[in-house]
Amino acid sequence: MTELKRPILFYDDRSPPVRSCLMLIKMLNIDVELRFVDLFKGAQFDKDFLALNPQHSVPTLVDNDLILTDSHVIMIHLAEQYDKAETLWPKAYKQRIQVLNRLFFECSFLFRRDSDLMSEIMRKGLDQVDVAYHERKLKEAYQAMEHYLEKQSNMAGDQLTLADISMVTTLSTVSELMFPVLASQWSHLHCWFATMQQLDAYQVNRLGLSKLRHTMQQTGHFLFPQQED
Ligand SMILES: N[C@@H](CCC(=O)N[C@@H](CS)C(=O)NCC(=O)O)C(=O)O
Repeated sequence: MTELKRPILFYDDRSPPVRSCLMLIKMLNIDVELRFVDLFKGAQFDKDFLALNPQHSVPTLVDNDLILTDSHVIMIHLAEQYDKAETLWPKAYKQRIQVLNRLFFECSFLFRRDSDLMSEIMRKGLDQVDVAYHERKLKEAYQAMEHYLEKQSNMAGDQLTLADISMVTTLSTVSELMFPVLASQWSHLHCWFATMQQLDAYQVNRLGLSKLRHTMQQTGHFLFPQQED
């Protein structure tokens, strides 16, 4: 019988989806080997990495013969094996499909809009970006999240799930760098965000986000409107 190796996560913690995986790994105390892929030096285009993931993106997880190339799928895979309490990725169908619905929202709506803004800033420089356009798009995403939280304390119900861990890294990126989640406008979202920041694992997100801020500001020679305390 071949011995199973521990999973390898290719990462750059300046990336929000990577930070979600790292938060989950910390919360479930999973033994994972971490291999850094420096996105700002183009390491994702190295031949060996492209052979693993032709989408040239992180996070990428190699778990023995499995290669997974999307944070949402990686989180589901890890939770399937290590979420013994079965709360983060609930077994009950209705709860599980709600979590999946929110993971798709994160992937196709929230992260897409965050990524459109950040890539444009990197490409053109902040002063050349139509900030009002992106603000409208991202605040629409805040509004959707506010709506989800009107009748429940977390994104996919009352308990904390993968949906919350997935969304908080992207939301924090937008909120801490560009458009703060104001209590006066999005009271439920503001409250949920504050609660998420109390998690021990949130420290992982704080660290990666701070690195992103510094790298982008240094590379692009600008300052984000929102600065760290
Ligand atoms: N849907 C993917 C998005 C992954 C993604 O776009 N990662 C970015 C960093 S935030 C990346 O690796 N970009 C490098 C590139 O596309 O070359 C996920 O959730 O994992």
